[in-house]
Amino acid sequence: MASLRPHLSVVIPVFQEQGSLEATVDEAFRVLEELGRPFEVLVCDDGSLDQTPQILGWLQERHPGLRALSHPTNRGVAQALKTLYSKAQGEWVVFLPADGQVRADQIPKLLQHQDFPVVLGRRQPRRDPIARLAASWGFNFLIRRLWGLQVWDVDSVVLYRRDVLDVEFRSRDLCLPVEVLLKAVRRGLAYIEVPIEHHPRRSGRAWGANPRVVVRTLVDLLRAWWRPGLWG
Ligand SMILES: Nc1nc2c(ncn2[C@@H]2O[C@H](COP(=O)(O)OP(=O)(O)OP(=O)(O)O)[C@@H](O)[C@H]2O)c(=O)[nH]1
Ligand SMILES: [Mg+2]
Repeated sequence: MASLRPHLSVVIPVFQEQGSLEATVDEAFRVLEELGRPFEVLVCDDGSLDQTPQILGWLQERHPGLRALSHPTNRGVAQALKTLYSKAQGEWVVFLPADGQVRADQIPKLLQHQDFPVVLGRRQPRRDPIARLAASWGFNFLIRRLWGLQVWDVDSVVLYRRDVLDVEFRSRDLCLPVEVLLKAVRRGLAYIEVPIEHHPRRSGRAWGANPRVVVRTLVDLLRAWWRPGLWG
């Protein structure tokens, strides 16, 4: 009997992205319809105070298949992803940012590597400010040194086979993709990093690397390394 699950779930966390959400969602539907496999698109509004909720309402009229979730207040991108991953029903799940920095037209590149349960997109060249690039280099360096994972862009867009996400998430912030990858590797699952295109933000403000998030990520990373049982 054919599976009733969609082949792919595209999950989009959104926080105050009124200037780019519409283009991001429209493009996702266009690319996925062209691929011709059953899919679903889920958006989680992470407590936005701008026009994001209204725009989501219009988008649901335009794309009746769009599933919209929301947090009453802002909880951060990792919490938004946890909400989305828990509701996604696809055999494969991919995260897409709402700000247009990685566009849906990169998804087919990731899908070419479905012999790997985890396909990490490596943003090349990465269109972010120099301080952000330096912080990200340090983050990935640390992950290579602490766990021997061969990653250069661990917190970018990732395509996961569904079972990779069927774990209990214990981490916060940018540690979430590290925890998921580590748990997959411990189960003997293979991963690959493939180049993807990256663009400057379409609009809005960059929230990704505020000092609180950076410090919390670093603390969590070192705690998880110090106590290997922490992430289960
Ligand atoms: N940074 C941030 N993003 C959030 C939050 N909640 C949801 N998001 C969304 O999560 C996505 C963040 O992913 P990316 O844009 O790839 O992250 P980033 O490039 O590191 O972050 P920026 O510097 O803000 O662009 C965006 O679509 C945000 O709208 C939040 O609390 N903080
Ligand atoms: Mg971004």
